[in-house]
Amino acid sequence: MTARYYEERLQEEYLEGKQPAFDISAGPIPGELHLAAGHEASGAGVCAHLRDDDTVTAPHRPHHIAIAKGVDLKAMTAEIFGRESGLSSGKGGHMHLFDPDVNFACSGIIAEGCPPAVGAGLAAKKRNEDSVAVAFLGEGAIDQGAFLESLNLAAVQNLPVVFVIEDNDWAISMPKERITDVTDGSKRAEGFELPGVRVDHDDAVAVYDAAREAIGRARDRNGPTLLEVQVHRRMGHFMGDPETYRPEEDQEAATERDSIERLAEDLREAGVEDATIEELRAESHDRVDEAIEWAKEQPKPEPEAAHEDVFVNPPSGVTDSEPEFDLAGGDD
Ligand SMILES: Cc1ncc(C[n+]2csc(CCOP(=O)(O)OP(=O)(O)O)c2C)c(N)n1
Ligand SMILES: [Mg+2]
Repeated sequence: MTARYYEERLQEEYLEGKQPAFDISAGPIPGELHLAAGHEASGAGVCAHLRDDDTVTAPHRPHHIAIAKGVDLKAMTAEIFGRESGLSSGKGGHMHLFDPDVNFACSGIIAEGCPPAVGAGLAAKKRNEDSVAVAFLGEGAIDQGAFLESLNLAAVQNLPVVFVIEDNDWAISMPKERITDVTDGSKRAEGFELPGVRVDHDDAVAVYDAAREAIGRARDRNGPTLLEVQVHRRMGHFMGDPETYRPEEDQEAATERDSIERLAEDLREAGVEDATIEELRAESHDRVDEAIEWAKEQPKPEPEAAHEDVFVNPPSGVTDSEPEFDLAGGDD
């Protein structure tokens, strides 16, 4: 509920000032914005099994995963709004959310969350810790070298990593069948002799069950798993996408298959009172509204700060500080 309402509120905020002629740099949220409404069952079902010291990497559509992993909502929102108190001092934007407190990172380059997740898994193994790493990616990324090489390394080193493919049927304007001949992405696991599981409907409880098995296996040092989850893209690829390539029925079907309302219905049938569900909804909405209002009041970074935190050792002259080591190289 938090993730869905977050995306709906960001959509409203994002469009402010960008119309009638779409101007990507105008308004309170400058730049691109990829919203994940329809993906919630995946982030929530998987991350419910994770601890703060587990690592999660997400792709360019990261908010529902970040929220489920426990990323600080206010600092994340400030980052999306380009504010100084954001996770990356307002200079990363919505595709570059990094929260070391809960080991969360995301990247705009598809499949590029996979190698760092393998790195986190390798670190856990070498340190003899029982933390795990989860890499999320879209079905449009399953032919990327970074993903396939990561599967191989995780398999051969028996690392505690779970790969989660979020299959929303689209990669920008490309339907899945035009990208790959593999209809079930979890079958990629077979080439590496790994367990592969597909949850073919976006039911949070079904995802939760499949993820419990996969994450438990990783934590018990029984190696990696590949999980694919069917989700739905309720909005455009990015905000401002006119979706002229998308059949209307496909868009309508995504709207009808609402995993949140279905789960609410299941809860009602299991005896949960309407009032309890509405209370949860109200709480999640308040939390989101509060984070957005807070973020909008935060100052923007000073223009001079543009060069800070860009390089480990900034080119000489960019700051007043002495370089930590000789940039020209040394005896070693
Ligand atoms: C390596 C790389 N190639 C191309 C792109 C441009 N690009 C951004 S999103 C995207 C499609 C991603 O589709 P999918 O992985 O299914 O994720 P979805 O957007 O559906 O969530 C592409 C090709 C990119 N970001 N990185
Ligand atoms: Mg996709």
